Amino acid sequence: METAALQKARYAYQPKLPATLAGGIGEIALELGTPTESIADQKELRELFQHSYGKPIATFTRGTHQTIRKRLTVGVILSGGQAPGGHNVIAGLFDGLKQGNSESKLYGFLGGPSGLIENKTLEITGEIIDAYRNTGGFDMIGSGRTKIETAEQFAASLETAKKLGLDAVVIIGGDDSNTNAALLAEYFLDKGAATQVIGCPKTIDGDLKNEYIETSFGFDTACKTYSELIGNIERDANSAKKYWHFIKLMGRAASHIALECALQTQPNVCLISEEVEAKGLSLGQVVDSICASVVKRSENKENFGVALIPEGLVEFIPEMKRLIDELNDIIALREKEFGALSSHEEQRAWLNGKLSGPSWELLESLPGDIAGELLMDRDPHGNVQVSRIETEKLLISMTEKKLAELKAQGKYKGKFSALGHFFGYEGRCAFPSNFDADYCYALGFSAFVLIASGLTGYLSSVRNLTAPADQWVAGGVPLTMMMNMEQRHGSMKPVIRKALVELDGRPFKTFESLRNAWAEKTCFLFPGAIQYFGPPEVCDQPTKTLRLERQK
Ligand code: FBP
Repeated sequence: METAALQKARYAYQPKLPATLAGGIGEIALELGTPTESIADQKELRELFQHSYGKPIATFTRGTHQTIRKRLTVGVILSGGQAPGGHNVIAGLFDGLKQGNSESKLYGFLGGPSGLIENKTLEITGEIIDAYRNTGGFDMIGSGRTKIETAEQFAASLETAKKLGLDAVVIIGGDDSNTNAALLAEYFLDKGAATQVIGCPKTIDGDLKNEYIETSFGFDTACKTYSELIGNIERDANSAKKYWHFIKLMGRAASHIALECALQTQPNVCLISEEVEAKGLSLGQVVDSICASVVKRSENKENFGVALIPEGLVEFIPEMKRLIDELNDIIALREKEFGALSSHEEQRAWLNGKLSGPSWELLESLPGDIAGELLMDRDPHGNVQVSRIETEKLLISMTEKKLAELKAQGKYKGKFSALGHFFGYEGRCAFPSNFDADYCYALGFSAFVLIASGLTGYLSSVRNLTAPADQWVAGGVPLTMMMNMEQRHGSMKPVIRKALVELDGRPFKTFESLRNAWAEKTCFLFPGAIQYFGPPEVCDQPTKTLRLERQK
């Protein structure tokens, strides 16, 4: 297969490791803290995780490690959506294993967690690793969204672990996958199996973070990729001066990506779902806030602009959330009846009288194609698939309508021509930035040291990320420490708490203090493409979110 020049050059990049891990395998020591507690619901979690609850935080320091040279057999899983740097986690794990003992083995489970259940593997060799170092994507072994949840799936996973003689399984995933890692670790301990389970924090969404996990990998590269594209669009908008661009950004529920991209590009509008929910804004009020910027800018003869929209917005608008919840319930209860209706018109007519008054009015007020998207096929859990709702188009059409009203009232004299975009998949498999390449390699290497230390039920952690990589602090955080109980599909379940945008946090406060100026004036920032070679201030800077959050 032909290889691009950048890919060849990136093969040669040697990711930076924290000094504690870079000094050679014989010079790593392990420090264990005191027992920990979960963030909430301690009693319930202690009962559910009888073997793995409350382990101490692990930190690697310089010293001598007794057991690190053991011969190990490890399996690795890529779980969920792609995120730049996944291959480097595997490379860091592989290199650690081989430095520890050249006879150690690494299996990749194919296609995500189902690979563990079905024992579908690829033995990862040096040749394979070298073909994927510092590259984006998850194509080395593939990924999947299967959740290990039934008794049969747990038993099948144990069976595979026994057949392969696994000392450990490393699960590279987001909050749900790492919740699964915690359950699997507990299950293996309960069955007396020797297989350890270690997680690694992955997701472009940036919502797996807390005091000990400063960021998930992939967020850095994805945001920088989207910001490059947004900056290019801003420059086009400022050159042509004729379009408003409405850009929806991935991120599922949390608005971290939209917020980081706003800090990097200074658009005219950026909606933050968490703020919309906290203020209880209606769809109309959200549209009013966009129109305020359009009208103000038109008074300066600037009939163009850029608006960023987080993917999960509709579920954070209380009235929309109510409508979606009612639809989910009605459709689930009368699935057959609903399924027999052949057109959206029939479906809407059928819903008349079944939805509450306000929800019915809201559905009727929505453009036909958007209402249709709300009635589309449900996911396996019976929920509407929000990422398929074209929120950018909904907001364009409602803004057009509102501006026409304002024009009729003599309150707006400008021109409004808008284009919609959706950036998501464009950023999930980019070549990892130097930050993600280094961070991921360190996470993988730390996962190896956690395994060699005999630990299980831990998330590999690398901290102090705003300092140069040699000063990063590597170790592991017990998974139960990040958990609480939450309502899921009708019953209380142990889960790792998702981190949404904090409205009193520095990233949001900074944005809030600047956004009024951006809404009126053209303050665009053009960050350009990710740079892999050059001065550290251009190539090695972490995200603004991370820098603001960690600012002392
Ligand atoms: P993860 O949480 O698994 O990392 O996935 C993130 C994400 O990219 C979301 O931003 C997006 O909503 C979703 O995956 C899209 O899922 P799919 O890849 O199944 O289309």
